Amino acid sequence: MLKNLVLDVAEAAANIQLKEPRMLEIPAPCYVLGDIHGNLLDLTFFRRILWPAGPEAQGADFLFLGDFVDRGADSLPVVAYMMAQKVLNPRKWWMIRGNHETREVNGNIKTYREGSFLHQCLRIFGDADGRTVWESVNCFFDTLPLAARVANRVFCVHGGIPKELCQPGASLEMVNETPNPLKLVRRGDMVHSMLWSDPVPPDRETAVEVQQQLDSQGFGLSSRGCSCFGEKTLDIFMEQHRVSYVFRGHEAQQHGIGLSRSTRLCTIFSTSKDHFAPEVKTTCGCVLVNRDGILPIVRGQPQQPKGSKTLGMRQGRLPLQQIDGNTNRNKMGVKLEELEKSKEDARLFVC
Ligand SMILES: [Mn+2]
Repeated sequence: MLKNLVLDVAEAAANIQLKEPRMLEIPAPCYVLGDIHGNLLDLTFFRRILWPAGPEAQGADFLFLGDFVDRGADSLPVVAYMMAQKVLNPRKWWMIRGNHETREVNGNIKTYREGSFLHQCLRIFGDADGRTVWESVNCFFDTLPLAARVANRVFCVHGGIPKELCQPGASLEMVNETPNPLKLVRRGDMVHSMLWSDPVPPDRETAVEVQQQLDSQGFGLSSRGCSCFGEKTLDIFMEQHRVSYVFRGHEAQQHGIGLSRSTRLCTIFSTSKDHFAPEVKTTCGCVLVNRDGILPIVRGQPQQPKGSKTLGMRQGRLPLQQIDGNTNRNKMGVKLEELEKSKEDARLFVC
């Protein structure tokens, strides 16, 4: 019976994650994917391209930055698939928690309607069983790790950098002190900022009125009413924790991947649907963190010129920066405009 299968997989995956640290250390090579949001079609695209014979047949690990459910039509198949991969490949398949992996968000039928994870569970299983399945998957969510460091130098989180990790003497080890399971993510807690915060939008970063609203560490208030962080925050965080990049999801990206002005912060979105602007054509992407560099991978635009059926996924290369101790600026990184240009030059075609 499908219900029992999902309950068993959720429990088995949760038992694995109960033994994992809250802050993962993942070696390179590792593919990092952002929000999936119940989009089974894009997840299937990535499966075909990145792990056609299963994750176990690949040399790389896979890390997902949260927001598996809600908004899209297929939250349950998506999360069931992901939990099953965790059980099958516990040391290769990693997931961290997004703000939608909380009961207050994925149980909010009023806001997300047919896109709500709870609504979809009730529709598939009926009221009583639907609620049981929803609760068991949420118990799995309670055990999700909260951040990861890939290749020792890429900090990965769903939303952004919390103030607590920028205080003098703070270490990433603090993330490991979070209880496991964690049922309630309270506003004001460090975990809440990690799941909810946003960077100051690149085009607003230099605006005087924005600068005035940010504190001495670059923190302010985001348009969601949660914390936001600026370039100053990245200066402090990256120097203190000796990382070269911050990867996060949480915000839709028209081109699948977005870079901050200094190219140190990368927003990854792995569903091609922007539910806030359905009329805008968007695509999805992920990033491969290799031993010698990072490689953005973007799905080709859905609308293709006739005859262009080449399968491809390469899209320019951002070398991994070495930390030289004097500065944590991304000297070897490319400018946003250059990435935009490389997108034109190396337009990707997919079937
Ligand atoms: Mn999010």
